[in-house]
Amino acid sequence: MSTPRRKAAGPIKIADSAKVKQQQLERFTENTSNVLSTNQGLQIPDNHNSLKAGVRGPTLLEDFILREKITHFDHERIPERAVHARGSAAHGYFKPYKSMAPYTSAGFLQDPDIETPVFVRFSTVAGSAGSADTVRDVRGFAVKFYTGEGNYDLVGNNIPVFFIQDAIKFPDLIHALKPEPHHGMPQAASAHDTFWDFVSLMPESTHMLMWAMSDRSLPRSLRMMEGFGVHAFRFINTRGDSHFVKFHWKPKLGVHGLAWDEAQKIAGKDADFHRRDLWEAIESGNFPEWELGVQIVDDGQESELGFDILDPTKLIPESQVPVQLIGRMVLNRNPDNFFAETEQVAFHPGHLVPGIDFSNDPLLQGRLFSYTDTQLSRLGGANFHELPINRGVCPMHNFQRDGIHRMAIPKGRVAYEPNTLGNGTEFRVDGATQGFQSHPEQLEPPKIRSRSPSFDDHFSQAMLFWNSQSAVEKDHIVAAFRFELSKVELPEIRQRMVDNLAHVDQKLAARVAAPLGINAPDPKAAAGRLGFRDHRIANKVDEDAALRMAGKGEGSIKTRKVAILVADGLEPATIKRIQHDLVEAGAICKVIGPHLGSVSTASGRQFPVDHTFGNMPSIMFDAVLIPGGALSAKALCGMGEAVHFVLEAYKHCKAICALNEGVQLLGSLGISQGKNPELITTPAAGVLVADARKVVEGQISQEFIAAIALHRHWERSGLDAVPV
Ligand code: HDE
Repeated sequence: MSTPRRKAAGPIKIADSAKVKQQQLERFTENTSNVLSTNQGLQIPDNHNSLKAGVRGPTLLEDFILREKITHFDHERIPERAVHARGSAAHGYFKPYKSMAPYTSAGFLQDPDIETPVFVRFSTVAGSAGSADTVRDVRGFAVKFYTGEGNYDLVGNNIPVFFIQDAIKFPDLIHALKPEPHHGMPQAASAHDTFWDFVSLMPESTHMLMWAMSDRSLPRSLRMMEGFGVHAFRFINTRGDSHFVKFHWKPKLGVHGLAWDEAQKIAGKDADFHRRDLWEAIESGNFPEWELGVQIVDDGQESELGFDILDPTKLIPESQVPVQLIGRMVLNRNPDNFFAETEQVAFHPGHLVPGIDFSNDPLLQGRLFSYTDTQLSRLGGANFHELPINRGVCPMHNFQRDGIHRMAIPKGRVAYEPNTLGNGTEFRVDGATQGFQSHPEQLEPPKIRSRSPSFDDHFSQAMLFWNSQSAVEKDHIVAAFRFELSKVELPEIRQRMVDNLAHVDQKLAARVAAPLGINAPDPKAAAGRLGFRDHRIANKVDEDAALRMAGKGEGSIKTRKVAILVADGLEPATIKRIQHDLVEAGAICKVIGPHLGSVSTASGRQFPVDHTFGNMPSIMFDAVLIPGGALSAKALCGMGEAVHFVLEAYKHCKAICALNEGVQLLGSLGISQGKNPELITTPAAGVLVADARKVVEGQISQEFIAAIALHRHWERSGLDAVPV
């Protein structure tokens, strides 16, 4: 159905529009002064002593300076988000590649010369604000576009589907996922009885569980994960034509995961691993980038997909509807203040601009209520849109008034409309051609509390996902299910889950069940329970490469971290060229030694050390380089921490390169044959050993860079025998 032709949108038309939000925020920033005062501006000469009745006497109630300071401190905390409490954020901009006018009138998608400022918050879902970054969890990927037509929020996740189909089940899902209510454990983990009890009774969660048990939920970096809008939305063009749209964010650095053992160890050694990684990348000018992609489906053609486009447990396979890349997002500025920006930012899937509208996805519909509601308690009242980070950059005006912490001072006697005492009806926009209009979808529904039968197929896409994974990815999924279910105390819950998995793939279910002390999986038992129906609709594609993690991104080694292991007696000449080439290719090299300061080279010079084996363990790096030098190699072989460093890097499938005598360290671990090979050889996937004097200049670098670019060599064999 068409509506009257609408005006093209009016985005901010200024030379460098990405700066608009920054300039607005700067009006609210404060620099520290060296004169302390109370909140009223009264200067305070003594910030160390409270007012007392005699130096050894009691403190006086009269001390308003003490009272103000302590009272403010007592109220510094606000409730953390009910979900997605742990987050990290950054500023940046978005620029479209071309006009999307044929599909949408959204102003920020019209002109490739216009940059729209954005603020992006990444998050985990289950954990508290102080929980570790690298837990197994879905990641939030929320983008606020400060457009010339109002703020547009794309509040997505790094997984393209969700656990449940209807918003009414969300509180149940989250109560099952969060720490169990009687003892408050476990923190930031789904590996416990209540979660698996719930999901094993909700077969619609199976597809999402497959993703959650894959390495997608262990991102190496927030900069190396995809984002998805999950639901179908609508693009509406100036003629009022509607198309369904699914949003994708594709990271330039590819999609990479951590090893599970590594992720757990990082959680202890550096709980802020992802936050630090994002912060440091931006501070060092390595601005993370994503491309925005869309899958567009004609309104009316959605029935040909083979599943219901409104069902948020389904994705549209890219081999069925290709993703068109329509723009680029760059994050180039860290927040000035964590609380004021990252904590106070308020996203809402209902923050829309003209040209983008919702679909009837019943999960999305429930979200439209929840997000404003939750800000009211989290941010303390109805004026959270006035907080600097939440303000739009376009004019804003209405007659909503007052409320707690109101900051604007509206002038005049009129706070209603229509009126003649103010500016009359001038506040109105011409609804037929301007402003936001809901898509006038024709509805003649009965009022009904029910679910569409087109939502009944819970396994076909879980199977598609499984069939699309590489052998290594399948191994990781099996291992993750085994780990999680092994933490479940009640065997009947473990059994129920593997019975469900048998509907995805019998072999998968059998592999998961094998070490869990339960019976072989029985799909009939699952089908009999709750009378759930296995209404399969055949997948239109058997597998889809886009569902795999490998092979995405530009394939560079930018910002990958390489540890160079040193001890007294190293031969720096052996690594000079390779270190130079790594840095040229964008990697970050750090020298790790037995102590801070420096070690001495074979020729007696000093070689500076950045970190020790203890304070920067191997789990903080993507690759290891071991220089030549007879003395240093011998010394490293005798240091437990150095030996552990390499063993662990090997176990976590990282690229390792040992030069000349450095190879002894690998030999002593049983990693290489250690037979002083003359040319580059690969004793194990991603392990290079070379005689730096004999190989063609630059050849080792190329091999090592290629090995690092693959990220991890998951296919490496014999890992179970490595004792770390
Ligand atoms: Fe959210 N979600 N959600 N969610 N969500 C919140 O809003 C909710 C869902 C997502 O960095 C809360 O401001 C309901 C899907 C992100 O600040 C809350 C339902 C997706 C963030 C809320 C869902 C998301 C939130 C908590 C089911 C992916 C963090 C604090 C009907 C498409 C945003 C807040 C940030 C946050 C409710 C399901 C993504 C409670 C009721 C599906 C990225 O309002």
